[in-house]
Amino acid sequence: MIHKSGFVKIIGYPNVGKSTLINAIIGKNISIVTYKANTTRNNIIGILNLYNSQIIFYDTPGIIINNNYIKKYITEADIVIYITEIGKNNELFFKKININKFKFTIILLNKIDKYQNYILKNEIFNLKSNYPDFYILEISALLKFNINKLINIIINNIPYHPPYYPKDIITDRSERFIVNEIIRKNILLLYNKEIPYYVNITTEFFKEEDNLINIRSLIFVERFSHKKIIMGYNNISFNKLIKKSQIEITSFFEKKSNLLLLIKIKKIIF
Ligand SMILES: Nc1nc2c(ncn2[C@@H]2O[C@H](COP(=O)(O)OP(=O)(O)OP(=O)(O)O)[C@@H](O)[C@H]2O)c(=O)[nH]1
Ligand SMILES: [Mg+2]
Repeated sequence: MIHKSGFVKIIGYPNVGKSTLINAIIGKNISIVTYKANTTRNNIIGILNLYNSQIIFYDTPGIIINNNYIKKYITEADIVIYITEIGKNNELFFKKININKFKFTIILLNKIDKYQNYILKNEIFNLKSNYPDFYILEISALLKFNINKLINIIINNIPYHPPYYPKDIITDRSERFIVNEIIRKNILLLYNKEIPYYVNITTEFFKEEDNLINIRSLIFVERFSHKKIIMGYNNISFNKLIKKSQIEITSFFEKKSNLLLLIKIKKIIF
């Protein structure tokens, strides 16, 4: 069998849809998505396994702290995807990391479902004239528009190579990590202001039985006041958090789940 495998690294400003794209490609929510910027904290791998190819996608936090890090990061890729949307300063991004030096770069104009045709045509024209050496494709990660086309372009441009990962694996992340991330996403969505940035989540127990997954996770906060906010009046917010997270965990693992969630105070500042 002739098999192709390759590494694709996705980069772009915060909130442009990097994680939504990876989830659309893999067909599962392996990387959390919210409407808030800087949702993704870690590099997450999503693996697309097809009959005679395997594509390994890397999702990155949108914030670029260190240009050298990004440069090294994309040098190791077979393909770089730069994802953008209308209104972003692409020139500035490209100047910072000198993307032109890298092998095969695809520029994706995302969120096209939000704009009228004439605006899009204009934007695509501009991208094509500014970046004539790159492959430019308009997509909607949310509506999965042009995703198959994107996959075909990638397959055409990765080398012949045996699979790097077993072909039944879709992410390098553990089940516990997925649970932590689902809880973190719901905290981001359910609580305002700074609360989400003060919590740390650990799943200390994850046991899969025939028909049920038993999970115990801890939310660490620094102050009692944070704990109180997470609990909410009459525990209403906390119960919502548990319920929402449990539904999503069940849906991800395709098995009923029982989530015991506890809040612990790690360090109290007087
Ligand atoms: N209308 C529309 N919204 C989209 C599309 N793709 C992503 N979004 C929305 O854009 C927001 C950010 O999406 P993410 O996938 O979290 O973006 P990201 O680039 O991973 O963000 P960070 O992890 O914070 O860097 C979410 O509210 C998504 O639902 C799209 O194609 N159309
Ligand atoms: Mg993200």
